[in-house]
Amino acid sequence: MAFLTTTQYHHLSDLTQLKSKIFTLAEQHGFQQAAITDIDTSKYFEQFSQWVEHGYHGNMSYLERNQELRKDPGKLHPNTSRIISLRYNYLPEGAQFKSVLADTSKANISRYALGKDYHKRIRKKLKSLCKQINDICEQGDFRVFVDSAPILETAIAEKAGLGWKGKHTLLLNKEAGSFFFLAEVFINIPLPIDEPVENHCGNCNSCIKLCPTDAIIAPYKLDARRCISYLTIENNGPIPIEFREAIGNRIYGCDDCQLACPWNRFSQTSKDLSFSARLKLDDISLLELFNWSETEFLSRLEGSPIRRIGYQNWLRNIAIALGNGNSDKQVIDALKSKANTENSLLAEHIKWSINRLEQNKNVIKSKSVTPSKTEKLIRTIEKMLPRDA
Ligand code: B12
Ligand code: SF4
Ligand code: SF4
Repeated sequence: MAFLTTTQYHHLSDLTQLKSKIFTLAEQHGFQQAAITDIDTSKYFEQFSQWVEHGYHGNMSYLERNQELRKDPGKLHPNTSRIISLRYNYLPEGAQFKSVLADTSKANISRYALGKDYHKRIRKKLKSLCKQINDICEQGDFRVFVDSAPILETAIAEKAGLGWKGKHTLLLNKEAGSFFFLAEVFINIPLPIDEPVENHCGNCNSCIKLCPTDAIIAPYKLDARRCISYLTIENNGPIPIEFREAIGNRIYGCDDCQLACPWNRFSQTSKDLSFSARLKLDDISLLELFNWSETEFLSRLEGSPIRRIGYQNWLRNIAIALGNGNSDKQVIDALKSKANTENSLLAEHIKWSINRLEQNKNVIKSKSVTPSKTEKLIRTIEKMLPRDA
């Protein structure tokens, strides 16, 4: 393709050709799909601001800030006229969803977080992509984002046509399910825009029914304060008692609404090995993780997204999960060994778990007991995702 300057984009055919070249470059950088939209997200903003006004965002105060940028993303970078919305698959091969859901002694870590932190990994790819776009069009002006700015990423992707917003609020794609990250390139070139796709949720309510904490309070509406992803990752305070049992063995994030979704039958595994499980985090016992020292936590999880919750919240989450498991002596001893921690928040969670296990001693013998929603989810996975079971 000839070298183009922005002032030369008189013909739609030039822009169409450039768009197609950009998509090819995106694919070469490991993105599975790209689509273009304009910078008007005002239609979605109203719902977003009402959501925040209701307080559904809990203590994620960053969602209260920079509202004018969410409404008008063009303000984030001058001269932006288009957004390239991109999809990047993260599901590792052999995700073993079933075994971690069924075995209460194992740690259930959200599958996006088993390997390297996606922010850095994808940002690097976006930067390199922009450099190559710049090589074919002079005066290109770019800014890249991946879960890093006050923008409505799912709304942008939906508008661009990368998929539709499912009732669980994530973006869904007919050919690829939902196990992917979203990223954006803001660009000053008026590339031809793509059209949104139809919503294919239909009468299905599977994600709403199988969410362990009833966090999807209505179709397309999530109360983050009830969501296990929020409770285990974003929340720095105590985990409310009412959700502790339902959390089960989920110690970092939650994949259940996605696992319940029939469209994830078509989910694609990632070819990017940086998202493969390190340290056997896809098949590791809660007890082993609980016994890590702070130094081990920090060094072993270097470069992992998990590290950012900090050691105390890591132990808080595992303590709850241990309390939901079997009353093994080893487990109770491990909990007791950390019960005198100076961190009163952690101490309270450990105490909750010890009390629960002591009370259950005579009730639960050796069998793993999983809550009924999880059992239903396991049956759904066996039917729908045998490949990843
Ligand atoms: C805050 C946040 C969270 C919060 C709140 C989640 C939420 N659903 O709002 C918590 C911590 C709970 C969370 C959890 C997860 N997150 Co998160 N999260 C974000 C973040 C930073 C902002 C989302 C936001 O603004 N939420 C507020 C809601 C109100 O806004 P909204 O979802 O965009 O939708 C509003 C409008 O767009 C509009 N709308 C748009 N389309 C439609 C269609 C209809 C029909 C209707 C009625 C309305 C509507 O209405 C909505 C208001 O109700 C984004 C990144 C970003 N900057 O966008 C990632 C992001 C949404 N998260 C992501 C992921 C992967 C997750 C988890 C799967 C991680 C995990 N495994 O634990 C879970 C999934 C939980 C779930 N069911 O949503 C990915 C989703 C990728 C995808 N396929 O869609 C994102 C896009 C990050 C990324 N760059 O990849 N997350
Ligand atoms: S991530 Fe888990 S807790 Fe949150 S909405 Fe989905 S199923 Fe519910
Ligand atoms: S589980 Fe059903 S309702 Fe929920 S997002 Fe998937 S298709 Fe839509």
